[in-house]
Amino acid sequence: MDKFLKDVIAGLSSEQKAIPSMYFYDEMGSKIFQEIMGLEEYYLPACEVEILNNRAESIMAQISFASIDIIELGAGDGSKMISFLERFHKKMKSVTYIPMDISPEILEVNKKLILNQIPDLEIITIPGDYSLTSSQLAKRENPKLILFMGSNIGNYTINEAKEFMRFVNDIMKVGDFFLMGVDLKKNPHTIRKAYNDSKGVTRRFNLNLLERINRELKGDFDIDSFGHYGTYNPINGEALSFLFSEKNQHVKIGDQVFKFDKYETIRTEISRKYSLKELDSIGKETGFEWDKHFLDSKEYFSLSLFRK
Ligand code: AVJ
Repeated sequence: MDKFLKDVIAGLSSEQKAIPSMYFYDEMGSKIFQEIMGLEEYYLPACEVEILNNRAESIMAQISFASIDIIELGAGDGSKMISFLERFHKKMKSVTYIPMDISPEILEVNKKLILNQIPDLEIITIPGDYSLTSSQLAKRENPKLILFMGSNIGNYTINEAKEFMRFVNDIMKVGDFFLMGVDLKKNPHTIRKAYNDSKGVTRRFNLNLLERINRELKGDFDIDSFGHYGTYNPINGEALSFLFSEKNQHVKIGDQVFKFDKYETIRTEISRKYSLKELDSIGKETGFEWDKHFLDSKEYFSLSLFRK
């Protein structure tokens, strides 16, 4: 059975209905996500770019290798990283950029875009799930800088995040670096608004999950009878997104029927926020020697550098 179908059936059969957030990103979902990234209320990308522009020299000052492999996990089109890569390329004798992503198409875009700006940069694209393709990195001798940007770590629960960081630590040698973009705990209103924007783009982003099920899995969700609700819990740092049924109803997906009570919820996403203290202790716990944080002027976001 198709993995998407399998995951949707399992998710909608459980006590608390849920759909994994990785399924947001079909063609339509990726387009809506681009729209989200341009929203004033969705402050994350602007903060990250500010840090990349203003703190790149300070970050580089920590990393003094002659040759380096810069490996980006979930790289996407790479446009955000161009000036950062350019700086490394100027400073070091040999830089190899290794973007990894589920989508081979986006990696082709990535390579073209970056070669256009930095024609003599060596680029090796690795398509696929990075937990499966990381063995391809084992053969490489250069010291590493691993990148995981965009607060993608937020989509993991705290335990999954630690597991992920242990996995990253395992593919590193002593002295290698890991740079991670992390959205920080802040005024809870600011966070809540980022996931409940006034134009309803995030609402469309969430509802597209149901439309995608209709399109790809022969579902018959009545989209107009579902609402979107985003919460933020400042105690544990979890921003959670839900869809909820506005009436009692049955939904068919292929030949399976799912019952929704009025106001029953489907959990669609976790976007966890961290404090610098939490990052320090998670870093220690997962095998890193030290970490340093580079923040934007509002102190909303951190590029956190971990050394093994
Ligand atoms: C791409 C996972 C970082 O959780 O903030 C944006 C996705 N979801 N608005 C996030 C998202 C709703 C985003 N990440």
